[in-house]
Amino acid sequence: MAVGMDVVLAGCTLIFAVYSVTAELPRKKFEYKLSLKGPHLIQSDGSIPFWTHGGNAIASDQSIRVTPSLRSQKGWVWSKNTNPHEHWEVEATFRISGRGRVGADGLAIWYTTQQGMDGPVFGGKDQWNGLGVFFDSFDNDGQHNNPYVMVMLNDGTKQYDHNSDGQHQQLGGCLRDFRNKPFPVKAKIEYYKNALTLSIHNGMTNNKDDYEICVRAENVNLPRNGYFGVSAATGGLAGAVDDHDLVSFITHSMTVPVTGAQPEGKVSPEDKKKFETEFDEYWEKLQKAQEEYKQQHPDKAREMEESQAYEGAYERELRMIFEGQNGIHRVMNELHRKVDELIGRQASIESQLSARVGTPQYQQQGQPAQLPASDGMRRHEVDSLLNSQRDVSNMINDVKFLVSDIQKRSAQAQGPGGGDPFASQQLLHQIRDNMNELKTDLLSRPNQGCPPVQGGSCLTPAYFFIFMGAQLAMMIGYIVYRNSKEAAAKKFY
Ligand code: MAN
Ligand code: CA
Ligand code: CA
Repeated sequence: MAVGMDVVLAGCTLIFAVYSVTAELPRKKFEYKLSLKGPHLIQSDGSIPFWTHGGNAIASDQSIRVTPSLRSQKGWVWSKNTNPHEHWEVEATFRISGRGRVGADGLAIWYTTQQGMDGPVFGGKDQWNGLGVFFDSFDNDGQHNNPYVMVMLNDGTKQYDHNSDGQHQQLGGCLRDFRNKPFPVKAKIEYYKNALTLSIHNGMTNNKDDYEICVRAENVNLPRNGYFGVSAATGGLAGAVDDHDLVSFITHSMTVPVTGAQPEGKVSPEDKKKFETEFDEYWEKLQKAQEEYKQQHPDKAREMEESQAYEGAYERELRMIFEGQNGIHRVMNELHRKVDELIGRQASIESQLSARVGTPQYQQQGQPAQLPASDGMRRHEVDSLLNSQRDVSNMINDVKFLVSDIQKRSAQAQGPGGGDPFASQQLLHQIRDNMNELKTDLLSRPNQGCPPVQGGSCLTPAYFFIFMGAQLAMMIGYIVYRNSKEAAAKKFY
């Protein structure tokens, strides 16, 4: 429950934060019926969904060649639907390219009450009602001020002055070179709260945000329910013809945020209070709904509570297996340590004996080493003792090997797919048999006895068998322990 609360609070904080940042920004919605974009720009019959194109325009899967680079071409593409939105933004992406030092004539983006197909204004109709944005490549008035981008508004009465490049008819414009650019050129037109903003991406980079404002005008009144369109034209000059390719036309509608703008993106105290109250109300409702649900579904509620209070069968099973295996691991380590200790002691006894045999007091120069008769121990007896100790040492090593084997197999059984209880059981029986064999072998050995040695430091077989007995007891203890653990774990497989 506490986690749920945290999540809700974090969510609300995030909503507050996002809200405070976006308080001033309009909300944008993509309008697919007023947009076009490749790939698959056209359908199998060559038409563009939601758009109509004509004149010399050629539509392909990736783009629309509004005019090819030939003389006196005109082409256009118009939205079939009108735009019902009061606030909107369009982004047209295009390439204007040609082999001439200058190109002609240019491309227009339209937002008008009629689809202005086939006309003298960059392929569009004159005396339009609405907005025209012109990318005028050719300097018809010889003012050395082209290529030029301009905005011209029309209420259906004005005629575009082609010969003067509409110089005195423009709402605003900017000198920009938009021909033969490494990347497509983009024009963004935003119409929001009667402010018109034209921004241009000059196609010199591939960064989508590299826009520069070209025109901004307030108090612009555009008609509602206009069509969007793009047209282009070439002129009579053979050496100044361009391909005009439209790559995409993306429309977003915009919605004015509900609350008024706040300075520096802060939430006003009134709004804060309002949101807090809303949150409290929501929280109360949530609690109430939870209570109601619990009352209506007592079984589910109990289940929920139980699942929170107790560990589930699966968790319990996992925990038990984990604990059991940890226990086995500890016992194995202890066994290993004890065997090592035994081997160590054995080695030390061996070395003590060897040292005693090789002591100068028992050896005369140039003669084979001989023990004095008074020691009561002959050379062959010492050799036999050493051999017997070596046997013991070998046996201890065998035991050690066995323990390692058990450990290895135990680890295998812990691994993925190694949990076959029947196989484990068999393995344990096998190990037990091996141990028994070893035990019998040890016990059946003739008691060689220890020749009486002065100082009494000899490891007698009795001593050794006590060690081995202890060792075996530990092993058997372990196997019994392991069996019982296996039996317990078996329940869960
Ligand atoms: C000719 C005419 C003009 C056109 C230029 C450039 O001069 O067709 O209308 O602008 O060529 O194409
Ligand atoms: Ca011109
Ligand atoms: Ca000009």
